Amino acid sequence: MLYPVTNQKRIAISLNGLWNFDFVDLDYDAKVKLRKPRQIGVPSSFNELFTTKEERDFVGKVCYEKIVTIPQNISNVMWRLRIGAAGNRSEIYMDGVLIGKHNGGFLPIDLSLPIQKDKHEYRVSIVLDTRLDYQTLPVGEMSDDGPNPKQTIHYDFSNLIGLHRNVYLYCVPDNHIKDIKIETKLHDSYAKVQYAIETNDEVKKVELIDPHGDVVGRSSLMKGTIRVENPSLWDIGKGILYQLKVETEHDVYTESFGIRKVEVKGNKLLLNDKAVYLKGFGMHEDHVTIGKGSISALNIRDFALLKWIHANSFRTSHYPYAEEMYDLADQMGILIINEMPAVGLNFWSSKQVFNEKTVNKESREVYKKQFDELIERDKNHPSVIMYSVANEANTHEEFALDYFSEIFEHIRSKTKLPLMIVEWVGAEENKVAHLADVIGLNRYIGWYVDFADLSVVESKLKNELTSYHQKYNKPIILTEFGADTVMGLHQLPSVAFSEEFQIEFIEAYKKVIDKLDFVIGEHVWNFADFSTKQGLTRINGNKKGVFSRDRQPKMVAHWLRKAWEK
Ligand code: GCB
Repeated sequence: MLYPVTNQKRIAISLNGLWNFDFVDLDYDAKVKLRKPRQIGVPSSFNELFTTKEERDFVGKVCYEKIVTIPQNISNVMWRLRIGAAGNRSEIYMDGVLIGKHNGGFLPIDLSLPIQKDKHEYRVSIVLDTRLDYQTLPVGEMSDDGPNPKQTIHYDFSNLIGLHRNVYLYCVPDNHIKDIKIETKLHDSYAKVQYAIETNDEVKKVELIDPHGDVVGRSSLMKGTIRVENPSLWDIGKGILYQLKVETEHDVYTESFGIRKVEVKGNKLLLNDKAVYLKGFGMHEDHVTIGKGSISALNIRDFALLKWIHANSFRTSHYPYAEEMYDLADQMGILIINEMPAVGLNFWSSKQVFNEKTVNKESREVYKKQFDELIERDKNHPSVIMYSVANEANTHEEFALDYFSEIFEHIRSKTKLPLMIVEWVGAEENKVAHLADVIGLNRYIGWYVDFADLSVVESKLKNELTSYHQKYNKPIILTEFGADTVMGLHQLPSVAFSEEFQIEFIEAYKKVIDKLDFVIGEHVWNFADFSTKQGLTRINGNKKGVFSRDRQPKMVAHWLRKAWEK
């Protein structure tokens, strides 16, 4: 899947901006246009824009509608619609005719448009279904025992819905390049760049361009290997990118990539044969007013803060992020653990998650399809160094192994990158962790257990990490640890929720992990405060951010900046 671009053979027209919008019935089919629409901004989540609780908390379907004009006098092209993400399930109509359906809110939809001769204006309707169930990712539960559908989610971020990412109308030549897959292999003084072009056109020229813009390799085959002598490697803080420029008879496309090697060996994560230690965060796509909307200026701010604090990595907790985040990470040399939207696989009760009636075979097929879409989208990003298969699933359940064995097998058939699973259950009862290359642990000692008591962190945390390591003998990343902190709340001696306590909390954890050499990374929870469903422990959202929701530092940010500078 190639990102829409404008070049000498292709045109990409942004459809971001104002759209018509309304809340619609569950059987809405877009045959007639919205009667009294209001306007909405794309990209954004609708939940954060309006003023009533009914609008914010709406469960059901919403419709985005826009009149789209196809430019005239461009011949022998195919027009397509590219929606960066549309959750949770979506239906796409053109003049009321269904042209596509999608399950999943965090990966792109790319459709060819049935354009008629001499007709230039079309009404595009994108109907989004906010509901989550056992056959979606994230997993949620629906109950219909009242007049209105009721949604239960068992995970900790708001179910924000909208056209969150860029929407493009774009065209490609009828005979065009469909995809380019690039893999690099590192040898002593050279690298092999293997590429495969998917096209219904004839390949004329393939050029490998180095970071200075010089052509350092050539071919004219659909599939091949180009050797690069003394390559400049993509690395932490070094977003060194090469390009593969492909020309076919009718089309041209340039894809960026980096030359780097990722491997897990013993208890180490190796990047270009050197051990790396991950410093950074679990993040969220979450901003004031635009919700899960992805906007360049705000993404740039996040990367500026990552750099300022000396982070070298982040996990896309708990779903794949907008493509631009990966482009920026490629350019800045930031490592990404790319997480599947497999969250909510835990009802925090005795009710079984992995079961014929709940998360079942059909759910597993949904997972596999979404992984295929993820890898198709992200395969050429050097910043992606690992995939995270799930967050805090009930891996102690009887049928969890069955579910995850097939998932791991499927993922391994599509990528050679290391795989991680993020765990909350203890080492002993875990039935799945042996399938992963790296184990992620989320721990909240001194918060959800032993609240406000940091004296127990040292022994308990050491114990938990060591027991996982002894049982599985795999490297471990502390993927979550943190304390809710109200910005501006200071107290001496510290109390929970104060900025002083947040520093003491992180410091106590760091003291333990700094001494354990099988711990290969620390990701503080969370990069920034974020929106969640309402709850007794949530004062307007999750406040474990090192930065506030509007991206200003709490005291701990300055502390971490010093600690991570080393
Ligand atoms: C977790 C979850 C994360 C939550 C966090 C918390 O274990 O993985 O999604 O936000 O705890 O703050 O409770």
